[in-house]
Amino acid sequence: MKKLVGALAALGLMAVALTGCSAGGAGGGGGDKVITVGFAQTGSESGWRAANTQSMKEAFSAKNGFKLIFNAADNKPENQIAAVHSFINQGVDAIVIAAVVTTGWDDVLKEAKDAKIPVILEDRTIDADSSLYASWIGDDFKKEGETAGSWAATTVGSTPTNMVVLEGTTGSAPAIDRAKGFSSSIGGTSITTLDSQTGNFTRADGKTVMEGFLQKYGKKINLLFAQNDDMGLGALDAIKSAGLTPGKDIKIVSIDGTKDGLTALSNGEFNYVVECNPLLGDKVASVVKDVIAGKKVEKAYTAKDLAFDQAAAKEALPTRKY
Ligand code: GZL
Repeated sequence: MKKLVGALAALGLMAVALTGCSAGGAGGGGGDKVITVGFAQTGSESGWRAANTQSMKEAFSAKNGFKLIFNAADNKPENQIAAVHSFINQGVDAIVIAAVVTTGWDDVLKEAKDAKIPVILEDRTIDADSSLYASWIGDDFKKEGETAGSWAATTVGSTPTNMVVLEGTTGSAPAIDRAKGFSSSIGGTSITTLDSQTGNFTRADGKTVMEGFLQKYGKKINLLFAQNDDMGLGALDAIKSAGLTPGKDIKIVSIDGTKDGLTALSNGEFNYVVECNPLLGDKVASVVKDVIAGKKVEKAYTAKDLAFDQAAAKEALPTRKY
């Protein structure tokens, strides 16, 4: 907001500055000034996303020195671009983006740069000139795919195995990179991909697409690679409705490591889960403060991810934060 700041100093009265933001957004954030941050979140498509949003809102709180302007784009790239335009027009001090898709960012990020508003990426990466953003904080999606694929190769790769894949949001960095990682790990094994379709990272679409796979391939399916827990959890309903036993008739490997995903793993409905840590808020907030203060920051900060079999899931669940 471009409210003119007024400072009232009178007898015994404190100088009161109603902090707004300078037109360029460059003025905020020094010392104890409130830092106004526009956060363009993807939407609310999954349990992972809910945990990520909560982590970001807790980190970008007033007590931590922030004013957060939050926008959830309902997973529509055009909504996200519009939100970033709005943040620029409001003259925020910094913009944080969890990009729905990797493409289409150059123009609006050039506008932010011209307005001297720093951009920090959290969670998903984008295909844009790296000079257009100060830093990225997130998880290594390709490595997550490689870890999931290595489990599949080790567990079922030596016998003929028919696999179906529930892909994440088309054009999103996790969908692209998890697929790359997974396929690099199963090369040379007896795993054949029967079909691969997007379930948009949601339970509902994961169920619908799995129903289609089961109608088409039925008992031929031996393995499901779900690119996130929520799609895998949706697929469970479809598998059971088809009279099959998930975790046995169809083995399931998934990525995220949410409580619900680890619960499915602990009760044998999933077989392996690779973590993708959503609790990024504190690191993102710290990087934003450093950028605003003119400190040097790294171009990338990668969160540590674990992987779980059934025993590890049972051990982790009682204290699982998300
Ligand atoms: C991964 C994140 C993905 C999760 C999904 O970092 O972008 O989006 O895997 C979420 O659950 O919807």
